[in-house]
Amino acid sequence: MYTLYWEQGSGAIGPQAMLEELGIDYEKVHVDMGVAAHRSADYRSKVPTMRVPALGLQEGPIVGETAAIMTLLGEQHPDAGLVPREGDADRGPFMYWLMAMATGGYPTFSRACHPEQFTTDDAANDAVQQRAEAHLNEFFDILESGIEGNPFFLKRGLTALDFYAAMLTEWVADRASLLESRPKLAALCEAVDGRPAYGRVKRDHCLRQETG
Ligand SMILES: N[C@@H](CCC(=O)N[C@@H](CS)C(=O)NCC(=O)O)C(=O)O
Repeated sequence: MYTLYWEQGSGAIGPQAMLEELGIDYEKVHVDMGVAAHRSADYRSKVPTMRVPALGLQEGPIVGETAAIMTLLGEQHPDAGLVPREGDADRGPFMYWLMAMATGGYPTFSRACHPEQFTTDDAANDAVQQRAEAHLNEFFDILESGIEGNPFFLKRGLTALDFYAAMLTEWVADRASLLESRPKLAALCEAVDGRPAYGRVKRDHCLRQETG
């Protein structure tokens, strides 16, 4: 049994999509970020970086960082093919794009949603947010240009990259406009949205059910 440290609408969407897709038994522990439970001594003792999500592995350690969790889950269930194995020609592109999403996409949303955490000058909040939104726009263009398969990111078919990319689009207020000008990403999201496993995650996180 795995334990997913979870908050609605958070980066738990990606790891949870993997758990559901792989048919893995897991329990959810709600980390109520509304009352800063992620900064409590108890959570900090488990997850020193104080971020959500985290995953308690079967009889093993607790691991944070969305990309690390998704990679580990894929590696622990290699036959599903959601993470290319070592030696697979797709491994390099997979790692490249996963890290690009984790370092270029995810934290840019943090800047857009919480600009006050990135400046000591309250008057600069709007400017920080606007710059983050411009970076997100550029980031999604880069993602669009990186999609090699159809409808999935890699030609081989569904991988963890697809769940990560779909999760990032969920955080855009106007998802329909985002996807309108990015046909490959739109096809990817439609394919991911159509998977029963991802549908269950969307319902759990109260996300829009339609792709647009
Ligand atoms: N690098 C982390 C970032 C995770 C992250 O920032 N999660 C947010 C929730 S979506 C969080 O825990 N924020 C807490 C904070 O900023 O103090 C990852 O990829 O998992």
